Amino acid sequence: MRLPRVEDIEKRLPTPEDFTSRARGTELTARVGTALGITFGICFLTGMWSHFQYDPPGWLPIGPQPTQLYRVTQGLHVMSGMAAIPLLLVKLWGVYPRLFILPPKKLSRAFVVDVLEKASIGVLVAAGIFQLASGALNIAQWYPWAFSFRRTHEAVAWVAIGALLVHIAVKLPIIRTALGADLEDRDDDHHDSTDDDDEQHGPTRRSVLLGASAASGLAVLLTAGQTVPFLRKISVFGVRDGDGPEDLPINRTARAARTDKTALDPNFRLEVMVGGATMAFSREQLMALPQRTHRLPIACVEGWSRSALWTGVSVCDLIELAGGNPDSDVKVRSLQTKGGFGTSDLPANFVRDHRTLLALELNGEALTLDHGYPCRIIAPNRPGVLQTKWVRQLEVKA
Ligand SMILES: Nc1nc2c(c(=O)[nH]1)N[C@H]1C(S)=C(S)[C@@H](COP(=O)(O)O)O[C@H]1N2
Ligand SMILES: [Mo]
Repeated sequence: MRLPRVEDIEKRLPTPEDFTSRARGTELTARVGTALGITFGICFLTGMWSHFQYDPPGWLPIGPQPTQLYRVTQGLHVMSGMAAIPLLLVKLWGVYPRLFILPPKKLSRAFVVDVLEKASIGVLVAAGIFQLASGALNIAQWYPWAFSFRRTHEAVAWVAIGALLVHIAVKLPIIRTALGADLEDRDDDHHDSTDDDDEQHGPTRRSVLLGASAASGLAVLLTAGQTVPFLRKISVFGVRDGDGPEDLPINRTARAARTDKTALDPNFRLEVMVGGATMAFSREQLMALPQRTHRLPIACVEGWSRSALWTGVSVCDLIELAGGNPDSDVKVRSLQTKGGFGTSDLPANFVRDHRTLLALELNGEALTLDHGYPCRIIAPNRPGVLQTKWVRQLEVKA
């Protein structure tokens, strides 16, 4: 068998002229690209903020105020990510014929520039697709990979934003001209002829732009319902908007966390460790302590959030009762022994806030098993994953 020669392959490749849609052109891609750049920018900033909320850096002590902050930033993160998906698809459709502009034949400066430009766009496209796909799969709680989602999503975010800034810088002159021009301006030489539409096919730029905006807007609307109450009914993308008990979604059930037996053990005791001493409380004893009620949201990293009325003992009251200083960091341990999120750290500035509860009731009823019975942590402005359920121990740090 004879191997095909390079010239044969080149002859079979399409050329940019083979793509005849009249909608393509910088006037379209610059506009879709601007919208895409804005959504990526929001995603990047809110995403970095989420990492800060997980592990507050020393120079930025994030506290319990404003109560709804994480709910807003993470809601925006997921909504802008969903909005970006149709925009990215349209943008790629708009520009992919340019892939078939072959580099100059000879090794020259132009050749190197061409290859470098294609490589940098390759990095941007790969990083962008990876971020949107991994984010969407994470919302669906489907992890078909072995790496840490959080660490990888964060690292690739830097690659994506870096490549995006380079791309914008390189294309700035083209972008400015294109945004200044009328959307339906033709790039080609057929300005004067009236029948040029016959040679070019497909929808107009205006309708492609309209379609992209509509798809993007719809993605936002369908996602927003998982955090904006009055949109709840139409939130088909809200994976966990399912009505859990007490009108609150459930992220991981007790059975999935394998706490369904231990949590119902009548001998359950909550331990509060201060220095070397440990104080133990049954659920009845906790119920007999002064109770506080606060309206606080659960704001999941996956973008859904819901406010509810929580009743229980303030963590600071409990620590004082056990002889500890309520100005301390607290380690929270749950009955969950397998999988992530079984423990969390409650920094002193959260402990000091009396709204930080060891909750026993939700919306006026005893906590259900899946919402963390016998007791769970609820604190203002705290990512959902840190609102530890099935708490068995609070260790007050020195
Ligand atoms: N022990 C434990 N606590 C946990 C989790 C968990 O998997 N294990 N999931 C967390 C996550 S990711 C969220 S969003 C909230 C959701 O609380 P809910 O299921 O009561 O709505 O619980 C948090 N508490
Ligand atoms: Mo979550």
